[in-house]
Amino acid sequence: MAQKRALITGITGQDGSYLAEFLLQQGYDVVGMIRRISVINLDRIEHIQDKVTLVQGDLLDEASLISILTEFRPQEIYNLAAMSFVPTSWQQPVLTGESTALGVTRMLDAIRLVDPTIRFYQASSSEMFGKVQEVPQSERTPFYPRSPYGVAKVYGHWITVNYRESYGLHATSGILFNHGSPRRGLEFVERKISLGVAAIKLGRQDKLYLGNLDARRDLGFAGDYVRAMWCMLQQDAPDDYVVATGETHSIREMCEVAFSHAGLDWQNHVASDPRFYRPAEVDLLVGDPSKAGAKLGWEPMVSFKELITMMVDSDVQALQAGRRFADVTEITRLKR
Ligand code: NDP
Ligand code: GDR
Repeated sequence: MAQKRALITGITGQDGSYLAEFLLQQGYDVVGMIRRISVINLDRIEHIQDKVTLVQGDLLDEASLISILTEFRPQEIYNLAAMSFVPTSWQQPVLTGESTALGVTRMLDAIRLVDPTIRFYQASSSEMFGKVQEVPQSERTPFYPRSPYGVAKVYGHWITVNYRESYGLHATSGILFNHGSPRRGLEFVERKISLGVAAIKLGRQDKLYLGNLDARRDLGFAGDYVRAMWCMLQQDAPDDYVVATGETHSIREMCEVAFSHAGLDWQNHVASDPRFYRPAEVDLLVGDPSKAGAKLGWEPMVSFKELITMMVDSDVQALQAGRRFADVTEITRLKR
């Protein structure tokens, strides 16, 4: 059988790096779209850079998408690129809409124009459920987004459904709940905690400033979740799938697990900073992944505790090895 080619947008991100590894293992020819920035950051894909083809493009620029599709002719596209940090979406709501919402339309339109047989995966999000209308959340749960990011993802989701229904595209939306890994961006809460714990353990800092500890999330391992993305595009028909663990844990529990793994008491080190509270919060997320289980045969392999301890161990090792990380505390606070 001829080698399949996949295009990944957002290949430099957490999920993009795991998905690229996974697709290479499946024998794919992997093309990754990266945007032009002043210092190209390939940290997460350095180890596979010689095995993938990187091409410059931007979800804000439809012509760049059309030329990439025309030149590379992928059979599958995984649209992972987005402005993905929820607090920034209040500070940059228009940019968030441009990439996270309209970027999806630009890619779908490029597919329609260049090759409507391309299979398309859209990275939808549990943030679409926001102020949840039922517990647990499934593919049938109505959306009620609580941030400009969530609103943009709802648009991205429905335009995917709309292009599927209007033009018969094989366009699928994966509604993924939170997933982290040792490659998670430094500003997301589980990484902020794991890196904070590592720094405290090694005596480099004493306090970790967080926001709402009562929020609850359904958190899995990114390496498990990219498998689900691929399974979705191997189905005969496009559809929507919730991908989650079915468990929910508070941020306080994340702290307890992470600090106790390092032999520390979280209550001695975690301090509250109101500037990490959001103008509108998503209090509780817990997904019902039974459709993904039944139709895709997907289930998560890494538990909540395994994920958190894996992240703490990785950050302790990285700091001990002399790796330096940017301090993102100030720039991720919401100004009031
Ligand atoms: P990351 O923030 O780690 O990665 C985002 C990627 O998008 C980066 O490669 C970034 O490039 C790229 N990007 C941003 N804007 C543009 C643009 N205008 N044009 C081209 N590329 C762009 O996110 P994750 O890997 O965690 O998430 C992947 C996707 O899944 C995102 O769409 C996210 O919203 C969604 N999602 C994530 C979940 C999670 O828990 N991780 C859960 C549900 C959905 P650069 O390196 O240049 O910044
Ligand atoms: P989220 O992830 O908004 O769910 O979006 P994040 O880790 O930013 O927040 C999770 C919860 O933790 C609470 N919290 C804090 N969050 C951050 N970032 N920093 C803190 O100091 C802090 N203290 C408490 C938040 O209030 C929130 O309730 C992630 C992203 O990956 C999205 O792209 C993705 O779509 C969703 O997950 C599913």
